[in-house]
Amino acid sequence: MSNANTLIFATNNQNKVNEIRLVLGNMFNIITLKEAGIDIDIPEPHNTLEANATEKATTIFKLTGSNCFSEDTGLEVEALNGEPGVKSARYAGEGRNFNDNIDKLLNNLQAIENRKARFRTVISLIAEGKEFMFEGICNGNIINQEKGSNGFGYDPVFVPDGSEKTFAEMSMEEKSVFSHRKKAMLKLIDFLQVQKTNH
Ligand code: ITT
Repeated sequence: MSNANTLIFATNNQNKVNEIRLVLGNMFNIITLKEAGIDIDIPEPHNTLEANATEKATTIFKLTGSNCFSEDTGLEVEALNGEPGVKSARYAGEGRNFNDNIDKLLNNLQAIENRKARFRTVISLIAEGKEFMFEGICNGNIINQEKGSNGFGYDPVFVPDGSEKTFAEMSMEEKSVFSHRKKAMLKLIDFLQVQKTNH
């Protein structure tokens, strides 16, 4: 790796990039796949977030030989036995449409009182050829109609514990107070900082 503070972020999701850049500030520099000139849709064929995160990071490591990380996130709904979980992006089909996914979720929860859910993020970091994993969880509830227009994915129907607002009613800064992604990223940052001081 040319610069110890630079990492490739193996994602095609610009919302994730924006949220993660907010957490990183100028501590570490990340390069997106697009910025690295890599145009691939990495398959996510596995049935756990961990295995998909590993697949994404190792695919990019094999391509570039550079230190990199990926993250896989799922919305796990208690009354639906953890669904959509690893299938969150394609819950309503291969179209990966956010509105269709939300419609299906609300439909499946229609007669159900228990609205508890959590977002779980798993980060896979490949540093000097070795893999390290970090997890972040945000607990909350699914409301029965969409509110707000910020963010992405299931944000309009998810209210994190400790807030009255959905993620989609929050600015990115407000979301980051509760965010699963931020919690996982803080663990990654701690790890990278320890590595840096040991070098
Ligand atoms: P990459 O694999 O390229 O990183 P992706 O969008 O495919 O991007 P995931 O496989 O992790 O990412 O997708 C999980 C889906 O879960 C995503 O498409 C959203 O619908 C949803 N999701 C993930 N993080 C979310 C968040 O912070 N808020 C709301 N929904 C989220």
